[in-house]
Amino acid sequence: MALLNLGTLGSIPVVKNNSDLTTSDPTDVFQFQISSGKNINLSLTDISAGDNADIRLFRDANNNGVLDSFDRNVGLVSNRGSNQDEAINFKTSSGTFFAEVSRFAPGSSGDVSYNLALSATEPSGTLPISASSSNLLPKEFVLGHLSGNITRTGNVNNQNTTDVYSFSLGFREGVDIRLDGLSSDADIRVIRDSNNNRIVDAGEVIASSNNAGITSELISNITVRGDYFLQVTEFTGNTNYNVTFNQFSVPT
Ligand SMILES: [Ca+2]
Ligand SMILES: [Ca+2]
Ligand SMILES: [Ca+2]
Ligand SMILES: [Ca+2]
Repeated sequence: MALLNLGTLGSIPVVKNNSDLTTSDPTDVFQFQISSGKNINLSLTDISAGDNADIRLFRDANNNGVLDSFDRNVGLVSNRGSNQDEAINFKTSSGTFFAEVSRFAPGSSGDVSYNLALSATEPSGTLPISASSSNLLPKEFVLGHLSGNITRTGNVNNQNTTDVYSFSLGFREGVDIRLDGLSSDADIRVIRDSNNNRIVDAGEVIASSNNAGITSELISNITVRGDYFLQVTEFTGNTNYNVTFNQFSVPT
């Protein structure tokens, strides 16, 4: 097992690109601390084609600096199939944590490569909202090219503070995005990852909607061809949501 201590994790993402798992070394563990309550964000992307890796997050619950069976009694996991991206977004109190990336043996041909990004943003419910939003862009829900209207349902809460959708628009195509069906406050923003590094960099948030309470959110009239991400983010508490992409043609 490879163990790497990252020290104190802050809002600037720590990126471990082109990391490897093998049959003889199938697990990498990244240890870090957060010094106050934060949202911990983990994004596992670019898993090699034909392979499968998963990610887990554990707290050092017995404070002995080691990831042991006691710590493993409670944790979060993201274990999608094939080489789909994995994501964990956890609102939590200060402490020492372990992010464990593991090769899913039945789904992997041998060596697995991956990119991992980790950040600790301000806890959901603090202002400004931009400081608590995840700055990582795993493709959790891949919508692809929007050729018609799409509605998806989801849920955000303290153990899943953010959902990330990826979509694209073609020439003379536009979209309005609505979030409704809320039982507590959630918000949305649209990101264009211009440098394609799967991190939200300065200038890449092109629109956001941050209404208070359970008021629905609307981002309208995105009409530039390209690839986009939508983040749905918890502000306070657990809520189901409906997100609707209303696609339209842009007149000449
Ligand atoms: Ca421990
Ligand atoms: Ca997986
Ligand atoms: Ca970027
Ligand atoms: Ca809101």
